[in-house]
Amino acid sequence: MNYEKLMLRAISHANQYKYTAKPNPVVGCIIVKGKEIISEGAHEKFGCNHAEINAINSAKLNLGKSFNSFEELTLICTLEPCNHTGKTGPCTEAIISSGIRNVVIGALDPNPLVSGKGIKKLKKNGINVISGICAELVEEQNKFFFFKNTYKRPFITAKIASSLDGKSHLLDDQKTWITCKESREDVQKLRASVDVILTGGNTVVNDNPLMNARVNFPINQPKKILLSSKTNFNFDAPFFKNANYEIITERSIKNVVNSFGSTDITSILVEAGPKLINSFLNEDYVDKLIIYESTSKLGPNGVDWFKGDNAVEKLGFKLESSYKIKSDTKKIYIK
Ligand code: AOF
Ligand code: ZN
Repeated sequence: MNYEKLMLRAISHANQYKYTAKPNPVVGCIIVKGKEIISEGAHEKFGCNHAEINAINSAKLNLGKSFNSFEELTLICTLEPCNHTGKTGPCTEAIISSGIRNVVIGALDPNPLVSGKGIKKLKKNGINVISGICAELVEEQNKFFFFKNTYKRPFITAKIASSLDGKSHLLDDQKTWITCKESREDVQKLRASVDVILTGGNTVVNDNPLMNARVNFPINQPKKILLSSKTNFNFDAPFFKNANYEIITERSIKNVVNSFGSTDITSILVEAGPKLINSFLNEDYVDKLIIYESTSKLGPNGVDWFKGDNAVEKLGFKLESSYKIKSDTKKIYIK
């Protein structure tokens, strides 16, 4: 049996939940009897049922109608079933007790709590397991999750808004709008896609931002992290309006970044002023740099984002893509 088509279907189904499942991976599951699809499930929301559980529960509703025993069925899932108790119980146990005899897996789960152990448990219980079907696609759709488990730190994106002459804001420190409304809306989606938005004290004081993701679809809101050695902020400011923030006073960026290794955070968006952005860049903790560039200049009263010409290229970044958002240009650099 060729399972690729079904795996692709499970991958697409899983992808619908990329804003609500995070920081967990998106996972899809399909249960079939021969070529007939009996049920489908996905990991829809962080902290809620895993994909396999949803698919098994919905197959149970068809028991005695479209099939008579789970032994007749094959379970196809995009990620190796978990074998641990996290916020939910082990999927392996649910598969084993359902009576399913055949399991087809996309990618191995890189989470050290799971990796390989899920498959081992299934096999030990006499279940036939095939794995590695469309594995690269599963890894690609869960890029942050795989990155985090490989490098033991979150994937870090830095985002800046720049004038055509490479400036961040005007010297007098007032909030300066550089990019157009459409670019700022694009940033909201970028925020929605990450687990953490990290900023600095100057940005919170000068720009007075909310720093949440304002989008018109359901998401698991990113956590806000304020990196600042000072702690006496005006706590009536919008940034502090909900409890979803943390102030970190640690000065070493390396220590801050590595401290996420033991959390479930897989991605960080750094939105800050030139000082903090350059610290992250110079310490080599930026994996992707996004520049929203406007067509207007700020002139000699503007503060430069970077020192010298071709600073971004000199740091080893390559332009991955560049396209217009109304009057602005969005440039994406990767290493
Ligand atoms: C699966 N099926 O649908 C997903 C899995 O805290 P928990 O209980 O939600 O467990 C989260 C971990 O489980 C996550 O880090 C990843 O290793 C795995 N995700 N596993 O069998 C699923 N979403
Ligand atoms: Zn699971």
